Amino acid sequence: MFSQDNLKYDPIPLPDHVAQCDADMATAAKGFFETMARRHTVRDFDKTPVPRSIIETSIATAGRAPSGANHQPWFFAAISNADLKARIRAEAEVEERRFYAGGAGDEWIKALEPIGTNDHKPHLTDAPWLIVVFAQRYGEFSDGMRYKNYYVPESVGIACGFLIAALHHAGLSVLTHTPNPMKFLTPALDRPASEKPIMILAVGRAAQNATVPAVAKVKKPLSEIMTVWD
Ligand code: IYR
Repeated sequence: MFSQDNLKYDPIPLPDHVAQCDADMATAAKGFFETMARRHTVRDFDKTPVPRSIIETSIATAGRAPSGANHQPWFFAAISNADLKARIRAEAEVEERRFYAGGAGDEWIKALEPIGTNDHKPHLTDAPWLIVVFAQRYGEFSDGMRYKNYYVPESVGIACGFLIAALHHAGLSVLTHTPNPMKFLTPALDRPASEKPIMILAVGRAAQNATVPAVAKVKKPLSEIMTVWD
């Protein structure tokens, strides 16, 4: 069981650190930008199976994210089982029907118009893998004693970013899906009440004929998302 209780500050040299010159960093930064700029949310998946090891390695990458007090308050349920995917799809579509039938409110439905989403979620069964991300609201030692976690939404959000980047880097496509509410996922995946489902990632190869909404290309220019104080 995870415990840092008896650990005291004990600095070690930065592991595996390789200092880079400016030119190499600039090349690496541009290369990664090009890679990430090719990432798009995909809703049309190829049903071809994806090896479990790629999912495991990508989740291991997510587990390298920084977190509040290094408590790593996340858990990932990876599902390729067809029956379980069908159950998750059925339950998610119940929530989505409510959402699109008015639960969302007019402004939200209007905001989704250019994305073209509706209550039909075939990707939840087409994609060879679903990864359900849970946030650990608090930690539990094996004897049931609770410990606090810190900056949980921030930590889990960063881990999800690592995971999506890792899957994309491996050549896989991802759909971030957030049925609302998602409470049904806790018993369905046999997780403790201390964990809150945050999102479902549908993961697989993009279908040959996959499309994205035209607005997916529209990204805010750098000048709109940053300011520099030299
Ligand atoms: N959960 C719904 C609605 C939805 C909400 C947002 I914000 C999106 O960017 C996309 C969809 C669904 O999955 O359709």
